[in-house]
Amino acid sequence: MNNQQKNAIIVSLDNNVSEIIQLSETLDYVVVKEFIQQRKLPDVNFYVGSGKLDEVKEFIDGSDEAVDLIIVNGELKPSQWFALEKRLSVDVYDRIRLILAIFEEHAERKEARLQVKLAQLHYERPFVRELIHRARSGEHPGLMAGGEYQVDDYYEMIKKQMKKIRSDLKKVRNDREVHRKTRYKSGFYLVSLVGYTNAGKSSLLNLLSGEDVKVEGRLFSTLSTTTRRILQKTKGKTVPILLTDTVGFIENLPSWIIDAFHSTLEEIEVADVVVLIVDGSEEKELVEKKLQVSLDELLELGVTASIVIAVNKIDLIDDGTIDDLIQYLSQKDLLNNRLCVPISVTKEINIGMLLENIYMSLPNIVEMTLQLPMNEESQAFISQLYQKTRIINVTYGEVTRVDVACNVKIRDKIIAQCQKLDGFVV
Ligand SMILES: Nc1nc2c(ncn2[C@@H]2O[C@H](COP(=O)(O)OP(=O)(O)OP(=O)(O)O)[C@@H](O)[C@H]2O)c(=O)[nH]1
Ligand SMILES: [Mg+2]
Repeated sequence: MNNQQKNAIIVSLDNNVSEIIQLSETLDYVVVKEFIQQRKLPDVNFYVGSGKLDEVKEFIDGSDEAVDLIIVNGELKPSQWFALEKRLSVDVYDRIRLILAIFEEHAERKEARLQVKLAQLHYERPFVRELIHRARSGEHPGLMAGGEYQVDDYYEMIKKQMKKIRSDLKKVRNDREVHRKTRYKSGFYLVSLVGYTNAGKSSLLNLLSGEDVKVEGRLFSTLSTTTRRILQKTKGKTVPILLTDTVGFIENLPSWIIDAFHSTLEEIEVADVVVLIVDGSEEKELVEKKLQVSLDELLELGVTASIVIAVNKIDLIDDGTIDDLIQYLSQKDLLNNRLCVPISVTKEINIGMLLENIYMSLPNIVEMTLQLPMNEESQAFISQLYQKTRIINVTYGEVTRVDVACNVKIRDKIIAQCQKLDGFVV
């Protein structure tokens, strides 16, 4: 251990601590010890039983290096939190507070910062209520160094702040809505990239759009949506698609956090196709769990669009394992006749196939044949069509015939433009 190192202890009622360790590492904590007590329900007073608590206390007192944080792999009631901090004299975070701290560190854009702040205030509210309760009953919690008056004041301040943030967020969201409607009307298809945190969503967005969104092996690198046009083409298919990167999912996130991130999730609700990415290089049970969490989340959001599943990071596993995995997921009824493509973003494996599947799933594509006079204006019009539609075929002669596929939303506009040039639909 060195001086700069931030040391943390994990306290868990569940054997499965790999995710909480990953979350801790995302905030640069080094987990120096894990205390696991297998029990169905948390202890009412201290979350863990008194024997385990003594062990934790002994470890902290006997440790050469300071323990900076205790991380509880679950949700703490305010009373448990107070009791733990008082008993152990070390800061205590539960899983939600840890996730919120990661969000706070990773939130860069204004909207994300507002969303995180709102979620943090929501989280703090019951803890402040507990403070008020304790202050009233004569116990002066040292934490806020304040009496009853200041704590009451703080509670009022939280309420006011939350109201203000909600109204600020509303403004940002209205702007976004206007922007989205414009894109939608001009015939763009909207495709959202969704999935468990760290699955490779941003990596795929970067690959398909040439963008440079932050990609990291840490959890929750992305907290804001980024929408970019797909530039990669497959067999001449250029129906314009806007791709949106979204915030990752994680298991057991309370609904109020999800609500706070409503605007990024809106992009999923309005998508024409949803691409669900899952990290296929992990243990199959873990892949199953993460896929299930993601599908449940989409169900919760009421997504009705087609879902294409992309099993990513197959460069890390061999062909036999990939086949076994797909078969396993299918047996668990997780694929349900959905298109499922094993891919590797970093090694660019099966990306064309994934795009084909996305194109195949786009709704409301209409095909028509336009006949245009041979002149410069028609040429300019055809160039425009290449941007907004998929040109299936162009035949030049005395007149020009263009077979075109497009979003039904812009069909009438194209026909009107064609007629303006003295052309017609065959
Ligand atoms: N080996 C391998 N690694 C990949 C692949 N795709 C992404 N990764 C890595 O997986 C990690 C997470 O990738 P991101 O694109 O940031 O994942 P994300 O889903 O956007 O994650 P969050 O924004 O944190 O939810 C990074 O270290 C990537 O380099 C792949 O096909 N193969
Ligand atoms: Mg990301």
